[in-house]
Amino acid sequence: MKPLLKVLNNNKARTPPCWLMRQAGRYLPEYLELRSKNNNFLNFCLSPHLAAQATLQPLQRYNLDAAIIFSDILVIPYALGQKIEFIENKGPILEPLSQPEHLARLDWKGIERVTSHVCEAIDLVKAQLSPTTTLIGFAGASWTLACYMIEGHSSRDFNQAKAFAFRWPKAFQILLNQLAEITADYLIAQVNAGAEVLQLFDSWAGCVPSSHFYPWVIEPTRKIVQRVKESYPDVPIIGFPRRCGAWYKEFLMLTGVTALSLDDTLNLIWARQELGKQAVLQGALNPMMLVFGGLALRHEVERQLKILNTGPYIFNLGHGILPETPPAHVQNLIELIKNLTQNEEL
Ligand code: 1CP
Repeated sequence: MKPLLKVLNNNKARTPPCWLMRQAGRYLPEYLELRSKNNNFLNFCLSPHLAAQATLQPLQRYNLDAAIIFSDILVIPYALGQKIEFIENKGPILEPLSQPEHLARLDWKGIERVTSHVCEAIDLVKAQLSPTTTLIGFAGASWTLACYMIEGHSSRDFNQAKAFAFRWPKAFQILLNQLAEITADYLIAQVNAGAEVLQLFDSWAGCVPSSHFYPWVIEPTRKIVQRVKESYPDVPIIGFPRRCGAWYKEFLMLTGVTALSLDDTLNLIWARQELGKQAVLQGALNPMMLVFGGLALRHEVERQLKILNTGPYIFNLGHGILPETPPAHVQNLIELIKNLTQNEEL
């Protein structure tokens, strides 16, 4: 069995499998080169040959255990007909859903507009992947998608999204439910096409008020997991409710996810103890440590292995790789993990 799948099936590995969130992208010169010839980011994501090429680029450089299909969580609002643009050095800009009436603009049948392209990219990648590498499909969870769709751009706290939810709770609930439905369809299509593992990114779970963590994060995630499992009971699903602190425990118990991706602010000793020795955990290196490299990186990798590799564990970052990361540091990291775990230093 492939190393990543083995761990996701609850087996502890001596050397944990490793992949990095946002491993394809702007820190790689070959990605920048490919991207410079394609101005429009959405067209780039939705061109199966380009997406397949970008997916495979990190695998050509490094001995990583997984490929994550090159796309973006915001292809879903695009598929629903929301106006969206990716502006260089600024990020995504959407026409915000600022009133409940605006929800009527969304075309819930539009999902087909992206599914076929992403599935074709998955098919192309699968044909070129080494037999030990696992292909990961992904989507944004409902809360994080709703954040961008309502706010219209990135934010530290997504207060416009919260204001919408408090002012129009019914409309907000409908939005979360509908997003959960089509996200499940989208993920099922990715598994049909050949994705072997799924990751659900809830990047802004950390700014949900505690009073609403259950309806905004847990409940939509539980629905997505349940729907996917009705079609594919065995497909592992990794949940990433970033920066939700102690809520990680309820999230694991109540959503049905197979594994948890931990962020870089969580107390890892708490995590291994409270989530359990049998819990499949992924993470949680601070992305700046990979930028910095050197002794600080070595000490932190050692610490994380000591704490988390006591049970099923997948090495990863606590959030996406930063564009300023020197590509050589990724190579160093992979060697470091291997050396530290094979020499019985730990
Ligand atoms: O200039 C460019 O080439 C665009 C930069 C870029 C890239 C390379 C964006 C815009 N998205 C992506 C690819 C991407 N996005 C991938 C595939 C690459 C890989 O993992 O190897 C994935 C998995 C994502 C997921 C994603 N997009 C998330 C969830 C993970 C996370 O980092 O929290 C989020 C929040 C987005 C939105 C988004 N898309 C792009 C940017 C710059 C952002 C973040 C905006 C923000 O900071 O709020």
